[in-house]
Amino acid sequence: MSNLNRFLFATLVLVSVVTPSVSFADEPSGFPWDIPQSKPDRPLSAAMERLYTNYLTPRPEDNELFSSFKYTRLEGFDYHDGDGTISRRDPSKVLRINDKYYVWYTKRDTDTPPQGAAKCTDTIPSTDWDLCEIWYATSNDGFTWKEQGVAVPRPPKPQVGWRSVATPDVLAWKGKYYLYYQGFMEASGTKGDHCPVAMSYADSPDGPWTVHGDVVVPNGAPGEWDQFSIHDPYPLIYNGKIYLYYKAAFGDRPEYLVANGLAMADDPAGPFVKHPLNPLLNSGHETAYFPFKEGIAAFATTNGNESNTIQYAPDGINFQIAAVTSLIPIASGPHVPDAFDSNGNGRGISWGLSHFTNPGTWAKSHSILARFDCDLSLDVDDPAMK
Ligand code: AAL
Repeated sequence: MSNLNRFLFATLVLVSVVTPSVSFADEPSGFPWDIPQSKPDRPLSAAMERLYTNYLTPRPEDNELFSSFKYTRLEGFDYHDGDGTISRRDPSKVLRINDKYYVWYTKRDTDTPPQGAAKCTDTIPSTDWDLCEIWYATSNDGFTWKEQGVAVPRPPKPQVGWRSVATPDVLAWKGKYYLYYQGFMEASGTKGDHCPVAMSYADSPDGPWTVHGDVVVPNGAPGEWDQFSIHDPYPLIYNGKIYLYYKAAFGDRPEYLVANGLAMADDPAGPFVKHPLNPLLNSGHETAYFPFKEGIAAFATTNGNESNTIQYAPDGINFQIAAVTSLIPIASGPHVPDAFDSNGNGRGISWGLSHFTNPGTWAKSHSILARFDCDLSLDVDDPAMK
């Protein structure tokens, strides 16, 4: 071999080591280098078939409902060095009101961390969301928050929520604000997490909040899928009606298959009529929803076969998997600019708050709020999305 040939041979070996093994010459017949946008006219494997039938687009990069997620620690919240006595979790949607962002969330501030159902007392919490109140915070930029105080305290026994009020979400409707939340009548864990949904209302996002008093979304009748609990209420306005999505479990423990349903009303105090096709999502815990084009998109996280998917229902009812992803924000409360006025033209989301929790041990068990950013906005230049 001449010196020149040795050089060319060595270069060839190097190039073949550092370049991917697929080359144009290796393309399987019927598939050009890039995945075609429409289904190729040839027999396909089951996996390739569903690439065209199960998702919005075959490539996630082209899929408007595909995103990965970036997380940022928030400034402004004290957690007692993570000793488990302070917890903030289950943030509501983030609303922008008079140039300020608002969020409501479950806050626990107890002398001890949670001790489990067997050891809980009037002052010792059973779980992270036992003996809680609903607090709120505001921010100018979505990163640094100022805790403003309690929005809904625990009412006296035996009113709805006397043991704990938790997991709020917010509705703005005809100039008033409504907080929907879980009202615990006994410590979480003693009977699973049985509880109904209660509501408080105010003329201003800063309160004062008036307790409506009654259960607003009642549990299902014995034998129905949502007979034990109604969790994670999440109101939107859709088709001119209040659409309140919620979570329940088939059975009296969350591990008995968590699903999500819908109750609809013309008035924030109800009556809420449950959709006859409930449940509408077969997976998902603390599910977040947002208007997207003419329909509703949802994050299915944590529970079920379809966990870690972003789903879409063009009618708000019949959800399909639109994208599979990972690290979806847990218990997220997105900033949804058109949550209450999408008019069939939902613009998606670009950020929100979610929570992180350390469930491994009771010893220091607590949750913290965090910010997530994502790529699910249909108009990134729209200042309302920021
Ligand atoms: C959360 C939510 C509900 C449950 C508990 C607090 O993940 O699903 O709110 O009751 O856990």
